[in-house]
Amino acid sequence: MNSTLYTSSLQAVIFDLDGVLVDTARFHDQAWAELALGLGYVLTEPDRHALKGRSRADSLEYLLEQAGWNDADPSQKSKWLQAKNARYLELVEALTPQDAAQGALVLLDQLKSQGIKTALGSASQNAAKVLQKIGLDSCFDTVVDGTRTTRSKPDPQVFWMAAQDLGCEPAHCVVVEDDLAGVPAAWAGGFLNIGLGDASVLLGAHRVVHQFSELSVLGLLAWHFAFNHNNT
Ligand code: B16
Ligand code: MG
Repeated sequence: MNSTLYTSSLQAVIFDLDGVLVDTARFHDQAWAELALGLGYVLTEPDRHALKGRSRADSLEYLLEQAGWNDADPSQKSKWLQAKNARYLELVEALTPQDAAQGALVLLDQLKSQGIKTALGSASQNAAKVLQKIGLDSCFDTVVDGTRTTRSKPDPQVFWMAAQDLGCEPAHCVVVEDDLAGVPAAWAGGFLNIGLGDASVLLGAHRVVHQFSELSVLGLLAWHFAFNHNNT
């Protein structure tokens, strides 16, 4: 493969975790739905989309607002957050390397062999555990997750930190995201972004694919090069 034409353009790919590298969104969904039910609220489909990508604390605030709980005190909130996370971790125990998104490891290996750096950019404070369960814990040049960030997506902090760790400018990176918080975060940070999933949900993404098999290193290099070329 002759990628030298493109190498000055794309230097790094930053991957979201939940909903991109593994379908843990269903576990977050389930844990929030169970908590919501305990509060007398039934989680709706729009709620499920709205919760994706938000930090745990932001998600609880969203849920309490929807459920009409305006007077919960901090210690009660902290108990709910602990309960939600305990349930989520119980569900995560079932994960194995078979649950890593199909084609993700192939793409990560291809990127590495072409000298393109990789990062994880996740809001989750459980990212290390989830990566280890699906066998991708040693696959990234850097991992930025909810244990390091202070601002939640759609703030671009998580992606900026990843780019900084890698020594790459946002213009030389691509972000792969699955949700309504992550895509705007990538935009706000100045990153080209690829939405992985449902095109009708990921309307704001620069490009949408359904699965990793639609992404190859050569394709990414060409797309990144063409996009920048056509927009200069
Ligand atoms: P935790 P991502 C996000 O991960 C999830 O999409 C979101 O649903 C979750 O609330 C958030 O992590 C925090 O996760 O409770 O494990 O700290 O999509 O940014 O990889
Ligand atoms: Mg996600």
